[in-house]
Amino acid sequence: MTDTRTASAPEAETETAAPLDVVRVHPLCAETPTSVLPLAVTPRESVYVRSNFEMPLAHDAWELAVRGAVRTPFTLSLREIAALPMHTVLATMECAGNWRLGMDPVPTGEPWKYGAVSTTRWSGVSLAALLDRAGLHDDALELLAVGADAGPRDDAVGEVRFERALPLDVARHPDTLVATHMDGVPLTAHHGAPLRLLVPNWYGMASVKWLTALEVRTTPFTGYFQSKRYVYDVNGTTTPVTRALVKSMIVQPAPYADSSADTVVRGWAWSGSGAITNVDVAVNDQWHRATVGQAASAYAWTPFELSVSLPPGEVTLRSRATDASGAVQPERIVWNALGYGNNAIRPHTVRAVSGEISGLES
Ligand SMILES: Nc1nc2c(c(=O)[nH]1)N[C@H]1C(S)=C(S)[C@@H](COP(=O)(O)O)O[C@H]1N2
Ligand SMILES: [Mo]
Repeated sequence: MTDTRTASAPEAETETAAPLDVVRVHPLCAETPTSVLPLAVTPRESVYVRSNFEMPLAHDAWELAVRGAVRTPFTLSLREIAALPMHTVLATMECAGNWRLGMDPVPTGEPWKYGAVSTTRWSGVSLAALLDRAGLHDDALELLAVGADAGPRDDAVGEVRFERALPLDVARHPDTLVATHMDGVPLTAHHGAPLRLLVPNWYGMASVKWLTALEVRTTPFTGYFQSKRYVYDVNGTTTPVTRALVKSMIVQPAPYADSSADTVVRGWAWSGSGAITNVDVAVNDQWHRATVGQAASAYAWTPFELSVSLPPGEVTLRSRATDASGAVQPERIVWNALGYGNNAIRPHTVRAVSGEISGLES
């Protein structure tokens, strides 16, 4: 198929804002655009995408197997899953590699800026209900979630499958879902149709897409995506990546935008280890306590704001969140070889001008 118009297509596309900022096309890795980050709930088409392999396609005969160290293994069809009670959870999900580009030196891996984070309404069936139905053996230790996607890796022999294990208490948490819907409509292929896990509070890698099996294990899983990826590797010593670290992001004024001197700085803060208790905002190194608002759910990001009078010219804003566990965003993170968990305070530059700002729409 030859399309003679392709040469001019990219130009036409710059006219309207794209729903995603593409980092890589195959497999698709794409960020939520900066222009959309101010929204409390990310529009469906702008929810970030992170896939390690080409995506498998959903089909009617898709099944979910529940097996391993259980009394009654069983398999469910999509129709059987659709007949189970639905549960909805509004959750912020962040990729562990988000803001890898802010690390120095930049580690290898997808070059994410700060948009690999979205807040989305997920619906599906409770994972705990499926595990209860199967009945766990007494020596059950963890739950392995198996994806349908696999492929070769440079640093592995043969095919590697996307599969990740979760501690049983996390798997059995009432808000951990086998999700079938996002925003009330069936999952799109990129987001894991027809079935995926949604693990609130954990970095995105735990929310296995294109789910085909839930396997209860009695020994720790050490597969590729458990021990070679999604681990903090500091000088060769590895620890697993688990819950999202406390973090915040200024979304208003927009980065590098002209702002009137008297303005309100707004942003989001989130953590997988407890509610946000404080956010401080710095204007050129002068710190102020921001007002923390109400999160839309226990797992969604928390709004903060601060009314400020900016000095004229270029201004550096920074935000620093603290959570209920006492964790605070650091000035710098401990550098790790795979570039995960960069929750360091991130400078946000704007230009303060006197008088009214025109052309904000552009
Ligand atoms: N099967 C499968 N599940 C997966 C992945 C994957 O590559 N394959 N990527 C994980 C990672 S690293 C993240 S951050 C989230 C992203 O989910 P999303 O693409 O719906 O935003 O999916 C996770 N689940
Ligand atoms: Mo991720």
